[in-house]
Amino acid sequence: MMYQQSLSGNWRLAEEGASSSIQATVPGCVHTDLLRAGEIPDPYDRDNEKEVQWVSARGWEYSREFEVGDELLAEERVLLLCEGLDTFAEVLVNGQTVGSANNFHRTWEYDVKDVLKKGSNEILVKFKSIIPFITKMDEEERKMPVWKQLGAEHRYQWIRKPATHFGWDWGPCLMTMGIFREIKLVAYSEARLDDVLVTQEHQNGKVTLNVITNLERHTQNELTLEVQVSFAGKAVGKEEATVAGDGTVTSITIEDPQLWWPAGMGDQPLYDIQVVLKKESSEVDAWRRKIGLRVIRLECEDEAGGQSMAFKANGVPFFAKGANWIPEDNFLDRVTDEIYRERLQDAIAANMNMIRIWGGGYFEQDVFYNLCDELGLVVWQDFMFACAGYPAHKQDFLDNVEKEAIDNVKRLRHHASLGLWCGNNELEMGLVGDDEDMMPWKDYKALFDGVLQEVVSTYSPEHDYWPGSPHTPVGDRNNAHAENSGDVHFWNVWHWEKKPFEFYRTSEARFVSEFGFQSFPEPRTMYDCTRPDERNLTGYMMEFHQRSKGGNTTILQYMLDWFQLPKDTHSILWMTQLLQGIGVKYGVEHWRRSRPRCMGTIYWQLNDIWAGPTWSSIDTYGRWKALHYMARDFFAPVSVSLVEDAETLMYEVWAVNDTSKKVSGELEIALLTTSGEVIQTTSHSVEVAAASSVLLTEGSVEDVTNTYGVRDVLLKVKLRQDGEVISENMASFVKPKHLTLRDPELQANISQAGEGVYRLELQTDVPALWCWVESLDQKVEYKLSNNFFHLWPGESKVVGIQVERDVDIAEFAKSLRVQNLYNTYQIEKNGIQPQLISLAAL
Ligand code: BMA
Repeated sequence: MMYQQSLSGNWRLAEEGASSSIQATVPGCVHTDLLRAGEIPDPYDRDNEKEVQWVSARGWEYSREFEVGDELLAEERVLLLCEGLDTFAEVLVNGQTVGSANNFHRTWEYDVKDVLKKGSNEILVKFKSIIPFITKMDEEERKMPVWKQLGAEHRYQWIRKPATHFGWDWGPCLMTMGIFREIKLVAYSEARLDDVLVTQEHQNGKVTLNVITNLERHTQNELTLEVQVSFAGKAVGKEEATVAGDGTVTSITIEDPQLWWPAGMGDQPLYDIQVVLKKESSEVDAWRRKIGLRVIRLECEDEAGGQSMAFKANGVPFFAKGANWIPEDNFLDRVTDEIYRERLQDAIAANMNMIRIWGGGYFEQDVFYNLCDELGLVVWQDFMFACAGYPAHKQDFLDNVEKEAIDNVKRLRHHASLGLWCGNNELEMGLVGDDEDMMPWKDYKALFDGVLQEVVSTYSPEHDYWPGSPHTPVGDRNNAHAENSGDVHFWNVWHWEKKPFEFYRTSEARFVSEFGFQSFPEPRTMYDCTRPDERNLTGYMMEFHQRSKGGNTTILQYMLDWFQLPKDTHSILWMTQLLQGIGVKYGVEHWRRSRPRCMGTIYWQLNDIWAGPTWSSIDTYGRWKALHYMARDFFAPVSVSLVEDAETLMYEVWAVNDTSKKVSGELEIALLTTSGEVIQTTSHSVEVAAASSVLLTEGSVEDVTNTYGVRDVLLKVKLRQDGEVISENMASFVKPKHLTLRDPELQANISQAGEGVYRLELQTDVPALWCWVESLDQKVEYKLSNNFFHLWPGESKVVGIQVERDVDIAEFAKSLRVQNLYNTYQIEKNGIQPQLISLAAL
C-alpha cells in the first residue's frame, strides 16, 4: 500500500531572523501571504510594485507541525515529496536538514524515514533570496546575454526560476518564494511504480497500447501488474503480467478506437487507463491517467529551397490557429481552476486549436493540460528558456536542467493535447553566436540539440522536438527569420522597424509562432489600478504599467495612422483595442490565405499577468478585448477576407476553408456609400474545396470611387451557406480616419431573454463602424455575445448580455453605452445616451 499524507494547508511564515510570524497558506507564496496579512500593499495596484521589492531581498521561512502515526512509520521508505519549491530552499524536519532545492521546475524528494517520530513533528522550509547568487555569478562568471529591453531586472538565466518573475515587457518584477505546489509524505515498503510509459500503435483501424512499467523495488516478492483501459465507464481491455525485471511491457489492443482530435476536426474522447501493482491480491501502488488515442506530429517535408512545416493529427494536416500563453499571475496560487477553465474555453470560443506555452514562465499545472485534453487545444510546450543566453558550459547547470526536463516530460507526456516539445523561446534569434557577448553555439547545441532532444526521445518518444522558436532547419541557422523553412516570430510590426500592418502581407512564412500588437485593457480594468488623475496615456502611472519600452507612444503612433485623434482618454483606451484587433486580423487573414505554404499562426498573446497595456486578447480579469471578438471571426473554420489596394483601387475576395468538407455557398459583394446608399450588389455561387484557400474573385472600385469619391465608399462581402451568413468582412480604400462617416442615429432596445441574460437589439440609419457595447458600472461583471461589429442600415444586430444574477437590470441598463467609430472623435455626441436605450420591454 502506498501511504500518503498531505502537508498542505495552514503553515506559519516568518522573515528570516524575525521573532514573529504570520498565518500562511500552502500551496502559496510569500507575497500572497503577506498581502493577506496586510503586511504589503497590492503589488499590482498603481506603482506599489516598487514598494514591495524588499520582499525578494530577504529570507523567508515556512513552518508547521504535523502528526505522524504508526501506520506511516511502519513503512520501510518514508519520503517527503515537494512538487514545487520556489526556489533556493533548505528543508528541515525536526531540526535536521533533510535536503535542499535550487530549481523551481523540479520535483523534490527527501528521505525522512529516520527523522520522523510518532506524534508531533515539525517541518521548516527556509527560502533564501536569489539576488546575492545572481550578483556573485555576474561578478565571477562569463557574461551572459539577456534582452534588457524586455524589462527583466536581473540576469535570470543563472537561476532555474520563471524568467517572468524578474519582470517582463508585459509584467512586473516580483521574485516571490514559497511552496507553490503540493507537499506530502509518501510511505511504502514493497515497491512503487517508478515510471509508466504508454505508447500507441495505430494500425488497421485498431490502436494497440503498449504499457512499459519500471519499478523501484525493495523486496524480491512476486508482484503482478494489472493494466486496464476503459471508456465511458466500460472496460475495453484488461491484461495482467508478472513483473519480470525492468521494463515490463503489457499490451492492450482497442478494437474500435474513438480517436481524439484537435478542436474543429472531431471529438475529444478520453480513455481511462490504470496500472495497478499488486502483491497477491493487495494493491501496492497504482497509476491512473486519462489518455486520448491519437497521433500528433509536426511534419517538415523538403520542398524546393526549403521545407514545409505543418502539424498533423491522425495523419491529417491542420492549420494551427492559436495564441501564446503566459503566466496568468506572478503568484501561482491565485490562478484557480475556474480561471484556467475560463481562459482556455475562451480560446476555443475564438476558434483556436493550439496554444503555445511560452518558455519564460513555467510548465503549467496539471489542470491546464487536463482542460486542453478535454477541449481539443493542442499544446506547443516550450522548455523554460527565453530571451537570454544560458550557462550551458557549466556541468551542474546541465545536470539540473536535465532532471527538470525529465520530471516535466514524464508528468506531461500522456496528455492527449500535447503536440510538441520546443527547446526555448528566441535564443536562435540573435543570442547565439561567436561574438564575445553571445551564447556560443557549442554550448547552445549541448543543451538544445543534446540534453533536451535526448530527454524527449527517451521519455516522450512519440512527440516531436523543435530546438527553439523560432528555428530555421534549412540553410543558415543564424537566420531565424528565414521564411523558407521553420517558424518565425514576425515582430517587424510593433518592434523592430515598426512596419505598418500592411507589411504582414509581404510575409511568406511557413509558420508564425509569434506576432502581435499591444492594446490597453478596457477602461474599467485600468481604472481599477489607477486614480482618476493618473489615466492620461503618457502620464507616469499609465507608463509605469507599460513595460514595452516606448509602448504607449508606439500605440498612439499607429493609432493616428488609422484613426482620428480620439476625443478623450476613455475613447483612446477603447481605440487601442480596435487598432490591435485590426492589426492582428491583417496578419492572420494573410497567413491563412497563404495556406498550404503557411500552416499556422499563433499570435502573441492570449492572456495577461496584470492590468496594463500588453499584446493580450483577454485581460487580467478575463475580459475580452476587441481582438478576441475579432479572432473568433478571423479564425472561423470558413472565413472570407479582402485584400484591398488603395493605390490601384483593386480588390480580391478570398475564402479559406479549414474543414474537411467542400463548402458551396453564395458570395455577396456590396459597394455602398458611407451614408448607407447601396451602389451595387453582385452575387456569385462559389465553391471552396476542403482544406484550401481560394481567390474567389477580384474587381476594381475605380468607377465607383470616381463617381462617389474614394472617402465615401465601403466594400462589404458576405459568404452564405444554405442561406445563412457564415462569414463577412469589410474594407475601405482610405484609412478609416479619412472616411466621411456620418453620425449614426442608433436605436437600442433591451429586453430580458432569460435569467441574468438580456438581449440588446441595435439598429442604425447610416453605417456605424465598429460598434461596441460597454457598461460604465465598475462593479458589475458581464459577458457579451459579440462586440466590435459593423452595423448597417436595414440590418439589426442583437447582442446578448449576461450579467451576474443579483444585478438590478434597470440600473445596469442605464450604465450601458453603445459606441462606434464616429463617436470616438466627434465631441458633440457621446455615443448613445442612457435614456435612448428603451427599457420598455423590461
Ligand atoms: C517575444 C516573446 C516575449 C515578449 C514578446 C513581446 O519576444 O517571446 O518574450 O514578451 O515578444 O515583446
